[in-house]
Amino acid sequence: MCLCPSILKNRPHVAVFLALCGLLAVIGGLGVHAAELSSIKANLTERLQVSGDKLSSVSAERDQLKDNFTALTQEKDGLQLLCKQKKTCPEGWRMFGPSCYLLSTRDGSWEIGKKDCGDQGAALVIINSLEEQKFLLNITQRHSWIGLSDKDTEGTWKWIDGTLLNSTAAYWYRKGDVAQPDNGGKVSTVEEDCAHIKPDPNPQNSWNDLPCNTVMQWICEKLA
Ligand SMILES: [Ca+2]
Ligand SMILES: [Ca+2]
Repeated sequence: MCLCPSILKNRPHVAVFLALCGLLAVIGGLGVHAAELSSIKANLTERLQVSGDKLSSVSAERDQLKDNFTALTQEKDGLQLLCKQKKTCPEGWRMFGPSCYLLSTRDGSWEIGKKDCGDQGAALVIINSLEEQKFLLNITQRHSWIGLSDKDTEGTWKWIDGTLLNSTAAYWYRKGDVAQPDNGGKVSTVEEDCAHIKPDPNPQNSWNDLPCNTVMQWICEKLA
């Protein structure tokens, strides 16, 4: 509000005076708005600055994470390559799971097979699962020695590493009245103390015992 007592006595100028007062009020009001706008602008500028700083910080963090991710990916690829390089089999050997297998190219007794495998850093195969049994039947079409015998104690079948045969993973041939191992049966005078695998449509119906000096091929196994 404009108060100008000395000027009010001069009537011809009242209208002009009031108009000026109004104009001043408007200008004053505009001044207040300008100050507010300036304050808002400063406030917004400050907030934008803070936001900009935060954005830069987040961007830097993102770049760091990206670098870390790239480094980890390279490390993973390197380790995978290393694993792959380590788990290869020598030429001519077949890989299955963690092991390498070799079917002999010549025939011999169980002991000859045992020695030949040992000379190659391996052993006559030890069969631990039906999957392994199936794999072996795929690589051999003939009778082949495996690392199983009851040479130490008749009827106690042990693998070549000394472990006892697990009856839930034993795949002896059974058909009609024939049930292996039979140690040669009633009519044979020769003990059958060494086991071999033989091709059969049923992979769970495949092992037989024969005299250890029987001549046949053999299967070696070693870790990849
Ligand atoms: Ca026997
Ligand atoms: Ca037999």
